[in-house]
Amino acid sequence: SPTPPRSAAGAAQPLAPPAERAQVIAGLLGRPASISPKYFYDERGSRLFEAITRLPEYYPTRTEQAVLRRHAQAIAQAVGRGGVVIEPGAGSCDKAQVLCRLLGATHFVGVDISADYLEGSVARLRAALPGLDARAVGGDITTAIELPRDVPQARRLVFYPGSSIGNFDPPAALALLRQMHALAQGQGGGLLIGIDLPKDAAVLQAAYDDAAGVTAQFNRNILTHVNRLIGSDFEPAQWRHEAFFNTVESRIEMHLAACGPQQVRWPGGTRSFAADERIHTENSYKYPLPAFVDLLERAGFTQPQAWTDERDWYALVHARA
Ligand code: AVI
Repeated sequence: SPTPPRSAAGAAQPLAPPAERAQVIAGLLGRPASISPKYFYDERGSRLFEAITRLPEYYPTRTEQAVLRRHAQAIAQAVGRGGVVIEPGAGSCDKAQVLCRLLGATHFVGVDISADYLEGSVARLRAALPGLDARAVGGDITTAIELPRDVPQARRLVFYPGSSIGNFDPPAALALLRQMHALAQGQGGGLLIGIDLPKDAAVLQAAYDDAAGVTAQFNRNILTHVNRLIGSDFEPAQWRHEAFFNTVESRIEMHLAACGPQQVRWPGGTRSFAADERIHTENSYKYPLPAFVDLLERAGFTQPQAWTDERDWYALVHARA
């Protein structure tokens, strides 16, 4: 999942399990080579992503917050007050705190690949909202999410902010939305999801290639993480960050381009890269609202309602399961 997972702070990481190593290596041997964006989020990558969300060029985070502030009462009315909020890829739970307070939610279930990191976030959430029954569930959101048995059968709202759905290609996004639909079904449940909308290519380009070079560091850090996962010898400084808007696919693409010919080795294998050859590290789809509504309806959701900022750059969309 591209939703920011976290590794245990500072823990020395052994090589990844064989199946995962094999997947990473298959991506490197591909033509073009690729690395899954889920590998951005080791401890340093998660910190760099937090820094990205505060960059002047990276508008999605603050625009989403503005949409939620601007339309808080209308959103609360559409979603319904009280109930259970489930957040896949909950991470820091910062956004969950705002939403649970707004809705007066009775229960919260955060799901994240890094259970340890999530436990800490959920503990802070409990301290901030003492009336909320908040739980942490460790797990990969792209496989079936199992809720604790004693979470009530009340109305369930799946909350998926941050436009993370854009990091999945459309078939994978549809599969994930279908899972969210299954989680929310019954008792008037639904989904509240953040969508980054298409906009001027220069605005998009700057958001993914900032002047301070934080996104470049974030992109190159994936190589350091891969070195730990498979024991490879990538030299991150020898790779150039590239980000551009692919208008045909309506997505930002991030790549790493070899600054010169490179030979990368790992136990049992090697891959040569020509100068300027790329490794594809991320797509970030920018869905026009009607296309996203279509995806929601194909996943089984109904009655979509969207709220946007004053520039129509970003939407929070609610739909019923
Ligand atoms: C996590 N995700 C929604 C971010 C995005 O905008 O696609 C990841 C990111 N990549 C580069 N900058 C931010």
